[in-house]
Amino acid sequence: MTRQVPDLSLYLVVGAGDTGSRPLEEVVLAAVAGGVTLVQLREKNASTRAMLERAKRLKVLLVPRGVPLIVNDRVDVALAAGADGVHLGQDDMPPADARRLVGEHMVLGLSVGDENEAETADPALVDYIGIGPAFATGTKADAGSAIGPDGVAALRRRVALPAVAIGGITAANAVALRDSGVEGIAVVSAICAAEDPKSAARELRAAFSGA
Ligand code: TZP
Ligand code: MG
Repeated sequence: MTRQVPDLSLYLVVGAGDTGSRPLEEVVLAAVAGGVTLVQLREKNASTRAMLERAKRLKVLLVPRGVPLIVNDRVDVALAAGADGVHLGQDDMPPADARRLVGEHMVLGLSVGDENEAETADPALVDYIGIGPAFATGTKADAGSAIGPDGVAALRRRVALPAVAIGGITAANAVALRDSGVEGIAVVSAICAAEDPKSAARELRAAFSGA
């Protein structure tokens, strides 16, 4: 069966710790109003229960707006929250096991940072890949070295799957990713730390699409 791959154009990755003094929901709603097409809940320190509650609240906000919710790392939380998908890193549950648990309908994303990792992205199991870090990032301590737009393009060519670039992406440097072949860009701080997340999202979309 074929799964519908979500619109990857502008992918917001966010957790409660990324939004400063503003509530998670407020930032997510503003970002969606500015053109975010996909939201990932990424919580590295929350309890399972807190993460699940947040995922359920985001799902309620996102359903009427037609924006899918992806849960980072946690297959169980994604299933319990009725999320649209789960995003896995190279140290998370392997895609084959995750696919068995989530079934055929949920979206599965996989992070890829080099050629060996690209080999693990089986299009029979995985629906899209996240490639990065594209640029230096202060958001993920263990992200590794930036691979740059050329590195992103090289990995994109190796995997026959839609892709988003991630890591240190801003409205200023998104332009450099336009020719890398990725379908979209994923950001944390460019939206979450912006004074006006709605305008920030709008500017990112315009920068990447060349509008
Ligand atoms: N994966 C690779 S880099 C990164 C993740 C989750 C962090 C991206 O955050 P930012 O603030 O957009 O650089
Ligand atoms: Mg992970």
